[in-house]
Amino acid sequence: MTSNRREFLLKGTLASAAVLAAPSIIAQSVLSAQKAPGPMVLSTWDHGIAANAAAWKVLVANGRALDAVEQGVMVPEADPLVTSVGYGGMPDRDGYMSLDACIMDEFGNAGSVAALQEIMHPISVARKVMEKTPHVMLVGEGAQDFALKQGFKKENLLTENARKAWEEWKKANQYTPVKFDRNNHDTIGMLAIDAKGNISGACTTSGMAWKLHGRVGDSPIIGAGLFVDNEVGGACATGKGEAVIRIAGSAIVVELMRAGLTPQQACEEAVKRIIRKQPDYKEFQVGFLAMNKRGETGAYSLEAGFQYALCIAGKNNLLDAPHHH
Ligand code: SD4
Repeated sequence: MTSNRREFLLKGTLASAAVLAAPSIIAQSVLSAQKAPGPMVLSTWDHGIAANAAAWKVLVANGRALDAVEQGVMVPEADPLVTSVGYGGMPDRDGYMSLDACIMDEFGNAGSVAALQEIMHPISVARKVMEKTPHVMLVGEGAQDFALKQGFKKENLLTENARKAWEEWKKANQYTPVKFDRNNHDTIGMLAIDAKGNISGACTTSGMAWKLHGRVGDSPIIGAGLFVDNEVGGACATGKGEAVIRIAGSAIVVELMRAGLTPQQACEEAVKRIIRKQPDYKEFQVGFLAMNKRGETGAYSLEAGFQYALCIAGKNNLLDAPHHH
């Protein structure tokens, strides 16, 4: 793309955001005055179906969105057949299972853990960080020490299947730096709105398979893998974390919704921003999900294949997200 064209596109985006900024103030007060849309839950990939079902049980019993998203994402965290989240996930290139997760509630409180090892439910540790400490994020050994003090148990999360896959990978790759590949990841990000109209979100992953030891992706980064502002809505991301972090992806989606874009338009604009700024965008996948206070949803990804699960009024469906290429 020529720099003139890029400049034009950037100016165009800024101009439309400016135009939209004024009406958004009105839109927002209308949104908050509206009747709550009714509970619903939205999550990434096909493992979102079972996760949504668990979240729905909480929502239908008049539970809090925060409890729903925690209970929801705990399902793939504990499922050894889901090879990209928690137990059963693929290790880093040194064979360690290193988990990332974060959670946000309707008050804008946030908790996060990164590079956490040997704990089955990082999302619950993230929630404890949010509720029991003055901090937002704990990493590595410190996160594990905290989890153990909170009563979580140390467990081996590397399944036989994952260990064999790692042994195979080592043979072929001989510890060369990993190329991010669309087959070596799949986070769960989840957004829910409860009967009171409050929104919360959660995101949890074993991250990119065969990553460098110590690498942290977007998933535990508030504003990248997840962002919730209960006045506006929430967003979560999946795919190449580095690409999402570079544009503060989920925060951008929420801010675009605040400026008046629909959740669908906001997800599309975030993906377009990656395309404009990251020339290698054809080599990886990124997908966004969003939900606003009206209960409208959006989904968009860079490339084909991103699926998400949407549960409204107890009907839980797997859908194909529209995509750029
Ligand atoms: C990461 N975003 O660690 C995660 C991986 C992922 O869908 O989402 N996969 O970069």
